[in-house]
Amino acid sequence: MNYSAPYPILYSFRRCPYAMRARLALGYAKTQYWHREVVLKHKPKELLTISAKGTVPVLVLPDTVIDESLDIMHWALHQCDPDGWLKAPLNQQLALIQQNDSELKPLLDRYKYAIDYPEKSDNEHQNNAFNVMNQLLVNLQNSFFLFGAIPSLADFAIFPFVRQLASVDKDWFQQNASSAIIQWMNYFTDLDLFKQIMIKQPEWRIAKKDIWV
Ligand SMILES: N[C@@H](CCC(=O)N[C@@H](CS)C(=O)NCC(=O)O)C(=O)O
Repeated sequence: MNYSAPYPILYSFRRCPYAMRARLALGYAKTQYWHREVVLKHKPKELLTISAKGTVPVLVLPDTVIDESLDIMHWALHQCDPDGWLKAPLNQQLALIQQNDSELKPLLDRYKYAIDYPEKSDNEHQNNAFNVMNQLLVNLQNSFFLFGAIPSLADFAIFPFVRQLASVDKDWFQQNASSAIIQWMNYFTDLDLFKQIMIKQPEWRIAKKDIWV
């Protein structure tokens, strides 16, 4: 699909798991865009003007603005889905993603920033997040990916959050996570696609130089 410059534009933050899932889908669909790297503490006014809620990722198209990561993934996959991320039953995939976003993500924040949640011990935060992650990924006991032998939208949407959980205490995670989960995570971190979307970009607000990726 061809767009005349300057669209599409993606406001993104490298380490944000929501932004990662959006960049993964765009990269997979070979949809190029102008990248604008945001620092959350200093959001550019251009971002807040087009999406007042002030979260990333935000994809700006000639006729619309998409400011939910999952919607950006859907948009990308409707351009192009060569390996069939949408093949597995979509309602089941979306239910799992919803569980990730509503249940795992808040526990992950508590685990990552345990100092801000002193009502529970560090170990409790760790166990709470870990237990929900294990429930979420229970399908990996039966297949390499969440919905069978090929990766799906759900795998790519959830993996950035599991990676974040794993990186809070890498040694502990390696010792405690199942080998199926570790292999699953390694599959994604080893992908060229993932390496590509994790390339560091300069903060856009400073020079306002768009980067075509
Ligand atoms: N539901 C949104 C959530 C996006 C989100 O919360 N992103 C975080 C960064 S990981 C954010 O922008 N937070 C705003 C802030 O920290 O000011 C989506 O899926 O796109």
